[in-house]
Amino acid sequence: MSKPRLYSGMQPSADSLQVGNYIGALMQWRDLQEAYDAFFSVVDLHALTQPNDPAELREKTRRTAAQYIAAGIEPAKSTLYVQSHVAAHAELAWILSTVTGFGEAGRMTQFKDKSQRYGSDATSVGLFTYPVLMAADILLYQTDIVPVGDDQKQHVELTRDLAERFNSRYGDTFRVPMPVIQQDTARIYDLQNPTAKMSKSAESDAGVLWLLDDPAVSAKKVMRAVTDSDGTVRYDREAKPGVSNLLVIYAALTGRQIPAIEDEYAGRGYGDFKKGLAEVVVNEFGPVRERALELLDDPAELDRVLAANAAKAEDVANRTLGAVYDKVGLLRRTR
Ligand code: AQP
Repeated sequence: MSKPRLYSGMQPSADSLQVGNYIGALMQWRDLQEAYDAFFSVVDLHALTQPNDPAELREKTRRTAAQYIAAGIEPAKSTLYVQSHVAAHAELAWILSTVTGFGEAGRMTQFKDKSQRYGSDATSVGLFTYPVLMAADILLYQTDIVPVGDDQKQHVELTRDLAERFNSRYGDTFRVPMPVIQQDTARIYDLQNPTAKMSKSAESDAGVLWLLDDPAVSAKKVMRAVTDSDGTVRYDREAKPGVSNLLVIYAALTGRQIPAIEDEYAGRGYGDFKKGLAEVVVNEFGPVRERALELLDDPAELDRVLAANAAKAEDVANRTLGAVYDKVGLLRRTR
């Protein structure tokens, strides 16, 4: 029996991924790729909704793909490709936009937040239709599950609505996907501002642990992480957001339970605890960084792997797109 299908992706919006991307997404992807027929994409078309330097975007796209592989996504097992290499994403997004309500798209909270932040003149139509492109990404592959953070739940709900609407209007075409929402404990916060999500696009670099940071820099960032004056290593998200965040990172990277870590550091103060965590971080990311840099040293080989995977993705995507074109009544070109 064939494995159920999984789809997920990340934007190439920085030179390096951050520890939140690693814990919140990559670690789970790595585990899930065993039981699922997984498609992992570097969603460069989505990244165009923010201003980009073209040469830098190309470089960030390669770097993101290299970090997927270095973190354990196996291109021989999973389909790891660049979104823009498969034209069907943009083509299906157009068709889906014709069954999406204007008001429906306008209710997406991520769009509302971002458009408020940037103002309507600086907000592109691409940002408005971002969730429709995301729906196309998912539906092209007849996806069963979409592992996403809490913040993306509304977009997967929209994807489900669009799939159901299309199916009822034109006949059964798309599998209706299920979101798999990561628990709140998988959310990582900024080390300097532990109530804000750690993010690739954070204003300051000081609170972001980058996968490709030099190990000495990562260790320093952990040692300087904001804590509190209470002095006990204890998980309490409300009262001790800084220490709780460090505990979550520690537990996620070691596979240990938070109470066991609290016990180990009982009565030892934050200095020891941070030293322990710095070691964990360096041990985990050192090899990932080395492998990613090695892959980036041979861009031709990396491009070859991405091209072969794009061909695999294209086979599946074009089958769905062909069915969609037929269903909506587009005339087939004769060969
Ligand atoms: N802080 C985080 N904690 C847990 N998970 C996180 N993810 C991101 N930050 C954290 C997960 O990583 C994936 C990345 O998705 P994305 O690149 O499409 O964008 P994002 O979620 O907006 O991530 P960033 O790092 O904050 O990027 P920018 O700054 O470009 O917006 C998702 O699975 C997300 O849940």
